Amino acid sequence: MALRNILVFPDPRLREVAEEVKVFDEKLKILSEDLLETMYEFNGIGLAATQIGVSKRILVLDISEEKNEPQVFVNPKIKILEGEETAGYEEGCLSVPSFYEEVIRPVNVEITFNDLEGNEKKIKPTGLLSVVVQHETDHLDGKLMVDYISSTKRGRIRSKLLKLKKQKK
Ligand code: GNR
Ligand code: NI
Repeated sequence: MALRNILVFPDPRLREVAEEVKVFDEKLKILSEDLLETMYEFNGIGLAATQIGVSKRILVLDISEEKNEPQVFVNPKIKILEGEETAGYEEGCLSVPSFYEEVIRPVNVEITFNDLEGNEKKIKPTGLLSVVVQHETDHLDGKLMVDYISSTKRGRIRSKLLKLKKQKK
């Protein structure tokens, strides 16, 4: 397993739309392990391949208290179940470090995805699981949490993170 670097907003690679996974091989398993290792290292509860610069439709998450329930979703597709409520949730993102913003998303969704063997799965998550899968699937579509807030606020976050990046060099 290997730790990977996490891209930070406004890195243009975070805007790429990731490609569907068609081959379920050992390489994909290694990628999922790298994602999990990187997610745990940086104390995240989810991570999308886009965030480590790999443009493939795979995400990992672990919302358990003990951090011992890793889950892998390949080619996730979200269907919003109609007539259901939306709720605001304070979200953080490893690609937008140290900023937290409330994002409103549908609570009740149906997720179809493949497991690492390529089997088709379907779940109806609610609560935090629903929020995190939607946040990660957004990454695979080149979308970020900051796209849900005002452009003024987004611009401010952008310049702060660019300034931090310059200081590190
Ligand atoms: O670690 C994370 N916490 C989090 C909190 C609320 C909603 C979404 C998340 S995902 C985030 C890790 C991350 O950036 N994944 O893309
Ligand atoms: Ni994120």
